[in-house]
Amino acid sequence: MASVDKSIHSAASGVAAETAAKHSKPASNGLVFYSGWFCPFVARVWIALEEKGIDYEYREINPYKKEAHFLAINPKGLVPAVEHDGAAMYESLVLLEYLEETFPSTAPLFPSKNTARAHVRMHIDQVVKKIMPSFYKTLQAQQEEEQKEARKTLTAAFKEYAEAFPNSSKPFHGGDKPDAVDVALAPWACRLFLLEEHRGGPFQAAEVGEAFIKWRKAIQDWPSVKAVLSTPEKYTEVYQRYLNDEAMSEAAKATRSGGVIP
Ligand SMILES: N[C@@H](CCC(=O)N[C@@H](CS)C(=O)NCC(=O)O)C(=O)O
Repeated sequence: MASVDKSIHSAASGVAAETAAKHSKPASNGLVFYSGWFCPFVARVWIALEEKGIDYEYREINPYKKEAHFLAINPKGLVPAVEHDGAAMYESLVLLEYLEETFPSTAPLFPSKNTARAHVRMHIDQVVKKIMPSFYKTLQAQQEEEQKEARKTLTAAFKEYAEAFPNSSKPFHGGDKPDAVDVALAPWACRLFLLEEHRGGPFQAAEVGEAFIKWRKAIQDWPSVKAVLSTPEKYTEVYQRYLNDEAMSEAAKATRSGGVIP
């Protein structure tokens, strides 16, 4: 098994580098955002910060180094993490809710009605339990048959995800603009080109449904999603280790052993 190439994870590129540079100074609200430019879990939180227009200080971390100063923020050593109001917090989906509750006057990502909020959480649960495991399985599978099987499960989950949006005439779960359901999956939508290039070609409507095709285009074109994107070559570099099933991240190890993605 190849060892982790720590040099790959040095800094964001493209538009993401510009966005990070705009947030290189301490933020007016004291919020520190611990990021890894390549990480889709980070991107969820980064998109939310951008979408809501919340001030933040961007700090790039290489979570594979497990440095003591970062372990003091997140003992699991995973990005994303946030320090705010005298507390350290982590877990991307928890952070989405934290930002929503702490900055109530910013653009909402969760609906105000309790039942609608429960539906948003149920939908996100499907992203976590159905889409993410089959995404990584498709990425890491080495045998063609295994790749095809994983892709079939993934595309069925994509279809189900978009066809369950409350308003089928709108591109997003949130309607005309993304909400937390859209943000929870957006970073993986931006990495689908890797599967298309290496795991069976473009995703067609016959496979994923028209609603998913429409959603994918709309979410990739959304400004706060584009704002956190590095250049495709850099993702290809990072994900090559997943494609070779040599990645040593917690997510990759869990996928390999049939465990739960952390
Ligand atoms: N459940 C966590 C997952 C975070 C995660 O796995 N982050 C990866 C980068 S994409 C990481 O820090 N990996 C370091 C490692 O696996 O040691 C979340 O939603 O925030």
